Amino acid sequence: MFTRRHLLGAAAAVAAGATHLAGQTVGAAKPVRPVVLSTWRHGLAANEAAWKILSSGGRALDAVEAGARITESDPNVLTVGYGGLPDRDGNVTLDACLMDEKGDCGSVAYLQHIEHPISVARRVMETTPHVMLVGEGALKFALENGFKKKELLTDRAKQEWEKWKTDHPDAVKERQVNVENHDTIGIVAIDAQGNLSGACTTSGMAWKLNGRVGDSPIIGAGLYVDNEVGAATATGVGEAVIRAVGSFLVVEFMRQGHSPQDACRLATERVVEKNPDWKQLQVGFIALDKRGRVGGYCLQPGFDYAVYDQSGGNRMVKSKSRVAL
Ligand code: SD4
Repeated sequence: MFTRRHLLGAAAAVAAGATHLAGQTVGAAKPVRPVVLSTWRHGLAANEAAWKILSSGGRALDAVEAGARITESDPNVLTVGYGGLPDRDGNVTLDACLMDEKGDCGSVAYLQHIEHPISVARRVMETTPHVMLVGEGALKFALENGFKKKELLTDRAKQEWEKWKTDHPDAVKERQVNVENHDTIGIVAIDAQGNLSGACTTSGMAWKLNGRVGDSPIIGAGLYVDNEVGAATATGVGEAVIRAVGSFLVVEFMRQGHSPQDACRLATERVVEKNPDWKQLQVGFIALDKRGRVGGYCLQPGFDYAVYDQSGGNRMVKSKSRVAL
């Protein structure tokens, strides 16, 4: 028989922190910190940079920015920053945002010619009364703040674009938002002081319409941090994430008492509800709560994320998916 005592026992277990840590059941009540986690395999290198800061007592905000900058500079990552695939007209346009433990946030969208949009977003946050700057205004702001112009379209990305144009003569009619052509970096961390921050940066969907902006620079969609609760970030088809206000939703589910893992799963269910074509799309979420517990979940198999903490080191975790393999 299920008694009131059982119920209290279960509540006490939850309060004590008995739950999932990256898919493993653990009973430890002690908070884990610092911790950093990032989307996709390029998250390993981003985590390394972030960990240097976190392990020496640094601030989570500095850690996530440093991590995001690594991916932005890597020409072999075709989905973020320098080397990112262009829109269908050949323009590399970048979106990024970050959010700190005070709930402050900064964002840029449709920013061209600047290698580190995440740092421009931070400058917006720290030196202006605004949250978001876009396009020409964002570029002007970046240049006025000492950022240098750079050609972001690499030879490799240009070749891919030319091949895509040849293979898709009727491109204008195509939506081109499938499972494959995206891999944003979203990175969330908790520092030794127990403060949370997050960052998200992308070149967006390859071959998008000129002017298109996805979820990644939208606070609440691509990223959300609430220092009382946790942090979450998204990857995948931005339109689908925006419709569900995905990252905010993950944090709200954690606020209701769900583990990061369950919160990501429940938000993915909402993405399914809001997107009738969800079977053609990929969306993935990762999350971290105030106690340093982590989780991830996605629509289609194939999404993984990198987690770095003291006990486990830097490793890849395969995300559970709504659609089974
Ligand atoms: C976007 N969410 O622009 C980004 C793309 C992405 O993993 O996540 N890629 O829609």
